[in-house]
Amino acid sequence: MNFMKTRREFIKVAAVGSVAVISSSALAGVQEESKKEKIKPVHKPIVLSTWNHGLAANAAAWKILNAKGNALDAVEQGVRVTESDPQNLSVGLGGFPDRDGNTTLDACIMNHRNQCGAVGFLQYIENPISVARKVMEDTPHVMLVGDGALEFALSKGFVKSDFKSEKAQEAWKEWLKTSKYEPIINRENHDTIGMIALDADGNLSGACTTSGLSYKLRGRLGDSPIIGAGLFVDNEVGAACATGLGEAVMRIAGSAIVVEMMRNKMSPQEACKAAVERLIAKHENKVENLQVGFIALNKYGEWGSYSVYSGFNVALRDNENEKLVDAEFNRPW
Ligand code: SD4
Repeated sequence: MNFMKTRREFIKVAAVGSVAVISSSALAGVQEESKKEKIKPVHKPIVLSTWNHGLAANAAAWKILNAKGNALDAVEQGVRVTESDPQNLSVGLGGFPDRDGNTTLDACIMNHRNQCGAVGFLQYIENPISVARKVMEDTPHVMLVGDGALEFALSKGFVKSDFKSEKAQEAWKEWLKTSKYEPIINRENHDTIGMIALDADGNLSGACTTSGLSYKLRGRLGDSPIIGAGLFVDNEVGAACATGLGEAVMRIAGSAIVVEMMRNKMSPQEACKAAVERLIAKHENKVENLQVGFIALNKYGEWGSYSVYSGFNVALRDNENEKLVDAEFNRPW
């Protein structure tokens, strides 16, 4: 019925002149364009993640993707590897603490149906990403923080852990001697894991988890648990995540704009580059020591990565590759 009405209206407009002639040829163009898009081959499954710890995380994700499992399970299981690594100084309970000596964790997860969950300022829990997933699946909310997030985790059966990394605590004690807060993200090896994946069914999901900036003010949240900043997924378009100085990423809604740029037909590589360029411009080109990197994956399994400074790398796993790739960058360190 609707179609009939629309068509009749279209014919009526067509009778009144040249505007309609343009409309009909424009319509044909759009149809042609969308036909072309539909036949584009899809490269799947594929998983991408940030930094070299991404290789081990990808291996866990790949087991699921390769067995035709879903992208949500893959990204959750993938980043849990990094969270549970006691040697990792930037993700999970082994991470560098805040300026008071407490390690506080941020994480978020998002699936192909725009469902998402996040936790921030969470202490004592080994796998914040799984708590974030529970927030998504078992509550009407998107984000829980602090003691509330901890109470929720314990109510869901997560176990309280008092693990502290000796290395991180020693580094903090050393830092206390001067208490100088100078975040130089790449150099202090403070690296979030963000992971995005496209599964055999062609669905996208993403996860992001971190202990945040070392020696941060108590209560500080970065971009990593913020949907649209540290991570964003739109199954019609693609997925993106960020690493680096979270304040800068939040100021431009980083991952969301990478996805929007892909919606506007940029490739993942072009979108990551454009987001970094916007970030630099919005900081009036004052980006000394401000490292940020983005990774992105579109619906076709095409991917890209780009950072402000050199030194960022991305771990890739698909049917042909298992490797670490240096991201393109705006400037050398
Ligand atoms: C944050 N974006 O808390 C995180 C830190 C990070 O590489 O990604 N480091 O701001």
